[in-house]
Amino acid sequence: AEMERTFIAIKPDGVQRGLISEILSRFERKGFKLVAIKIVVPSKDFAQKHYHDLKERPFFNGLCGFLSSGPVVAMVWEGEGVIKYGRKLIGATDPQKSEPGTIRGDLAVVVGRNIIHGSDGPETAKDEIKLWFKPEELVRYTSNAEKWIYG
Ligand code: YYY
Ligand code: MG
Repeated sequence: AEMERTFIAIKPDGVQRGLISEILSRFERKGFKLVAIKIVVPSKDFAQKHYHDLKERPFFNGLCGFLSSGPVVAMVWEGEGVIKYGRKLIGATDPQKSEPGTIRGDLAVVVGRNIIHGSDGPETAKDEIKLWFKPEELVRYTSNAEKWIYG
């Protein structure tokens, strides 16, 4: 069976603040496997596609403007329970409500600059991976650590 996958993105604030390696290392050290990564400046139209579920919200325009304001590191991570646990590593949407130890809890202060995105469920993970990556950009490989992570 194919391992679960999620879409994770470091937003322009995380990139500009030099937090790429910090964020990568939290997923990597946990034992999740990186299967796709690229740095891109999304267009506003693309940002609107990514956040289409939120188009009725008052912050939608500002949010899409922000996401398209600079480079974003787009990634796909793979592992058992990675969608739900990825959200746990990220923390609550509002960093003021994120626990210490989470990415947003440790590294962000306000909701509009919460540095990272993660898919919120299996359907959105599938859709977001498809939106951001071509199938051939997802790399299949055996990680040497897998037998030590999963037993
Ligand atoms: O999935 P997550 O990023 O935790 O939150 P969403 O409810 O999907 O909102 C997406 C994005 O929108 C959030 O990361 C920050 C921004 N946002 C905001 O600026 N103000 C809000 N009240 C709620 C969300
Ligand atoms: Mg969301």
